[in-house]
Amino acid sequence: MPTIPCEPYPLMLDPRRAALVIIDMQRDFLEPGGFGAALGNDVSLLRRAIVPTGRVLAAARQAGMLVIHTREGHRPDLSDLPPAKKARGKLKTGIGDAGPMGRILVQGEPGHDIIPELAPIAGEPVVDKPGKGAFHATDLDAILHNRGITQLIVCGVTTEVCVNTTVREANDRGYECLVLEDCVGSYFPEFHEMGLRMIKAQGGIFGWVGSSKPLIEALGGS
Ligand code: C5J
Repeated sequence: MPTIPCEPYPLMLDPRRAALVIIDMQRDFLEPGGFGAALGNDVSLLRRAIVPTGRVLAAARQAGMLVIHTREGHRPDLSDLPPAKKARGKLKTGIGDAGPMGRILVQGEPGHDIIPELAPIAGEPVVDKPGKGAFHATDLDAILHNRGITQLIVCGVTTEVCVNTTVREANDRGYECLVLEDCVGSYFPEFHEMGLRMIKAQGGIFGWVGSSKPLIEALGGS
């Protein structure tokens, strides 16, 4: 079993029991005119994660590892959108409203798609989630359990919101999570930094933090 250098201490990775989970790499968060921009953010800050995540994705596919993609969004009739989430931020153009990439954060709209650079391929489950955590109101736990997965390699956006929430949910369900710091991103550099520190603090209270290169090498990629 390869040992991955990371913090707070090296992680013994079992590729047969590990899955790559890519969180919400959607046009709505990474491209102008989507939900991220509607919240007033500079979406270009998230793009640093695309190339390294693409390399990890290629290595995971080559190693035969389970790859799971998630998308945050809501049913077209918004029946799974809590009124409190709709109201949050008092946005002029918010979830469900028309924007340049279709209705914001709504399933089936162009903005809800995963960016083309990281598009899922046949056989890779795509988990649609109405909340920030990927376990809330989804079948992610069942998919992982049925495949005997106990370790998660986590990439995606944003570091302190959906990545952190998902890692905390996973940790409470008994999964070991390795978050790749160059494959996650935030609109706020300081939240990115603190989001990662919170995961690895106190002996890895929620999980491990490492970088993509040693993982890719361990999987036999380059
Ligand atoms: C946010 C996410 N930031 N995917 N969603 O609203 O992190």
